[in-house]
Amino acid sequence: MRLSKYFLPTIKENPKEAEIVSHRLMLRAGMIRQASAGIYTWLPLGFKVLKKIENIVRDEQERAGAIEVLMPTIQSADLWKQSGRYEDYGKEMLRITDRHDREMLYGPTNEELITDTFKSGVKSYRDLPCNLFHIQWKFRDEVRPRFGIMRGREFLMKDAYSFDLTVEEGRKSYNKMFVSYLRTFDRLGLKAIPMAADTGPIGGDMSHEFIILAETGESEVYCHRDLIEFDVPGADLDYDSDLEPIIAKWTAPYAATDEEHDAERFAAEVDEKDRLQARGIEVGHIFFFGSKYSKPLNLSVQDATGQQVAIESGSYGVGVSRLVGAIIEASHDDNGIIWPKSVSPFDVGLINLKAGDDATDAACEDLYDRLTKDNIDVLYDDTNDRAGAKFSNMDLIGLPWQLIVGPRGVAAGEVEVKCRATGERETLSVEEAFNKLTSEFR
Ligand code: 5CA
Repeated sequence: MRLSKYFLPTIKENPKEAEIVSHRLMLRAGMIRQASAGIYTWLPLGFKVLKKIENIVRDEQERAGAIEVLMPTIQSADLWKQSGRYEDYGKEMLRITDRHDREMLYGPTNEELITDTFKSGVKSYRDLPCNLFHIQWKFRDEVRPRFGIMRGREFLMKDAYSFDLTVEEGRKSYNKMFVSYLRTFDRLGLKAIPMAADTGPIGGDMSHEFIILAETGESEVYCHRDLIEFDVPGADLDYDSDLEPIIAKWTAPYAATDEEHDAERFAAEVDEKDRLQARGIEVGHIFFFGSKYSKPLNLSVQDATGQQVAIESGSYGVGVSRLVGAIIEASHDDNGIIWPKSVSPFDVGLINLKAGDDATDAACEDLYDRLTKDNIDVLYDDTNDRAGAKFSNMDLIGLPWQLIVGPRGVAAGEVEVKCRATGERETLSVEEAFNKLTSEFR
C-alpha cells in the first residue's frame, strides 16, 4: 500500500478525551474515530488489526473443534422472556420496537438464541458434543463507556456455546475452550492469566476470566507470580486427549479477581515474595452453567437408554475489539505502538527519504515490488513529507520493521533497517536488507 493513496489520518497532539494510552494511540494513529459515545468507526489501519485478531481467534476456535456460525445482531425479545433474562438484564440492554410493535433488542450476548437454534437441529445424543461460535457485534448500554474501544457500547465479541449430554462431557468442552484461550492470547503476544471469576448475569457455577496485567486495567487482581512464566501448549496438542493435567497446572496457583479474592487464603497459600497484586484487563471469560438455558428453553435429547435429558452447556467469550486496545496497553513506548508481528497492520514500513529523487524513487519502487511479491505487506511512505515527520509517523503506527531509503545510501548501494521494538538500526546492502526482512516473516 502506498501511503499517498491510503487513508491514514494521524494526529500529532494528544486528544484530550483519551484517558489511557491505548485510546490515545488508537486515535493518534488513525485507527478509530468516535461516532457517538462508546461507538466507533474502524478506520483502515484499525480495521486491519481487528481482522487479524479475529482470524487468530477463529483459527484457535476451529483447532479446538468449534464450528463457526453467524447469528444476527438484532434478536426478538421472546426467547429472553422465556429464559427470564429480559427483566434481569435491565438498562444495559438496548430495547427496540419494530413497526409491528414487536419487542426486539440488540443482542448483548447469545445464550438464548443459540440454544433455540441448536434445538431446531439436534436430533439425538449422537449429535453431541457440539460447540458453535460466532464473531459478531454486541451492544451493551454501559453506564460509563470509557477508554475508547476497551469499554465500548458496541463491541466485537467471539462467543462460543457448547452442548453436551452430561456434566462430565460438558467439563471436557469447557477444558477445550480454556486451553484454546491460552493459545489464542499467546499468539496475540499477550500473557493472559486465567482467574477464578464471578459469573454475573450469564450465570453458572464454574467460570474463569482471562486477564492481562496492565496498570490501566479496570479490575484489581491477585495471583501467584509463577503464572506469568507458565508455558502454553503447542499447536500439536491433541484436543481430544485428557486436558485435565493442563487445567490442573494452570488452576493450582492462587489467582482471583477482586470479586472472588480471599485475602486470608492468598496469604496462606502464597509466599509473600510470590504474591502479585496488580491491575488487569479482562480479555476473555468462560462459563459453565449446565442446564440454566436448556431447561427453560426446552432443549433436551434422548440419551442411549431412551430417557429425555436436558443438555449441559457453557459459553465462552473473547473481547475481540477490546483486544486491540489491550495489546497496545501491553506493547508501546513514548513514541507510539509496537505491534507484535502476528497482528501488525502491515509487516514493513518503507520510508522514502527523498520522494521525487529519481534514484531513491527507483530503489524504493524496486524494494516495494519485490517485498510485495514475496507476500510481505508493505506500507510505502511515498509522500513529500519531511523525513522527521515520516520517522515519527512510522514509530507512532508501530509496524515491526522499517526500511529506510535515502539518496546518500542509494548511491552507496545501502539502506537502513530499523527494528521498532528495540530501536536498533542497521545499515545493510539492498540485498541483505531484502533477505533479512523476508526471513523475518517466513
Ligand atoms: N456470553 C458470555 C460469554 S460468550 C459473555 O457475554 N461474557 S462476557 O460478558 O464476559 O463478555 C465476553 C468478553 O467480551 C469479555 O471478557 C470482554 O473481553 C468483552 N467485553 C465485555 N463487555 C465489553 C465492552 N463493553 N466493551 C468491550 N469489550 C467488552
